[in-house]
Amino acid sequence: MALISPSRRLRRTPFSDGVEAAGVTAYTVYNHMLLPTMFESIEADYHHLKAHVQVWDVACERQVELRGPDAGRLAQMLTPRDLRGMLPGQCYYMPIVDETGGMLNDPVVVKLAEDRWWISIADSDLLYWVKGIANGYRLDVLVDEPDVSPLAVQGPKADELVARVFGDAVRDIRFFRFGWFQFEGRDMVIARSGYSKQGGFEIYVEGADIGMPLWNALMAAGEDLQVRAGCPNAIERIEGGLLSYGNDMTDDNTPHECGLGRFCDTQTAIGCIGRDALLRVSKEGPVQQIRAIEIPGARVPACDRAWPLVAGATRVGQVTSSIWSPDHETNVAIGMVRMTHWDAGTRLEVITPEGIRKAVVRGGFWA
Ligand code: THG
Repeated sequence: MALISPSRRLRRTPFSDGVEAAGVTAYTVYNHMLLPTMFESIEADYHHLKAHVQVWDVACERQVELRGPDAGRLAQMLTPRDLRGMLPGQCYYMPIVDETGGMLNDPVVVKLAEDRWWISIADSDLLYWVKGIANGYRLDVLVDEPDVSPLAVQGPKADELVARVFGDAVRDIRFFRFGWFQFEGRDMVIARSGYSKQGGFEIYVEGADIGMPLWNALMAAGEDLQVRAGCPNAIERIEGGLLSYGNDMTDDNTPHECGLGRFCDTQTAIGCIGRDALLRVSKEGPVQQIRAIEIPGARVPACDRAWPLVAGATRVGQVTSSIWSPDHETNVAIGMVRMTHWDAGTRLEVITPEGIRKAVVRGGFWA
């Protein structure tokens, strides 16, 4: 593919200088912002992530901040997940749906206080939907995008690295919980979360000016841990079944089709704008659902459009993400498959741009 031209619309991040100095070799665009996708090579980055520790510029996971007395009420209007039991200090993975029950985003939501929430969004312009609801319902809440940029530290040595910079107390942070920690006198939220199955943290960096000092401190503290600049890794995330909004699902899909039913409490999520629609469709259950797909044999190209899944002459779904896995020595993929063909072991064919290949529906992901 040709290069993408830089411009002001394609936003840099507080860590872009560090990413460039570290030798980034490919970017994608996410929330109108640069997101690194490769340093040495996808496969070298993958092996390193699974063995050591990486610092990821995920500033493109922008925050939609809700601030004010109606913040909690607004949050519940956005999602079929029941938020009544959520306490400050917790993070929730949370489907966001429109009035038809279609997915608008799949963020991590950070509850800072009863009247202050961060919605850490995937790649869609969620801010406009949230502002529209806040204003249309005349809610007493401010909605905006603050100067907050997540920096992820992922990999088996993440605890050691983050403890060296922020102190041993970070080791006590539980999965999808956060605490407040200081760096050079600045308060930062540190959560145990991140877009990999290798473990680690996300540091919510408030103020672009402190981005590079923190980046440099992590890199200096981790020299003997072989710390490197990294990024969400295509192989690792497909093996782990981490979904990518806009790739694996869109606003045409319900959370149940996305396999996110465990994050929905549609009966009790009173106030959710998509609740009635989801109650209607969930009576029958989804007629298609996301599945792990194996494409055995030679390496397939990266999936940059939906590849039809067929059984004979019948289209029964599509593959939306795929890549060669060095550890599993096969092509790992994510697809949306019709009910008639979604059982584990079902043999299908997938139409790739390089020809027709065998595909097998799996019972689960690889991680
Ligand atoms: N972290 C933060 N913001 C984000 C992402 C993130 N915004 C964009 C994108 N990633 C949103 N999508 C996801 C997808 C999966 C997960 C988090 C965000 C995730 N899933 C766990 C899993 O599937 O194993 C389940 C989490 C749970 O059990 O609650 O972590 O990564 N800040």
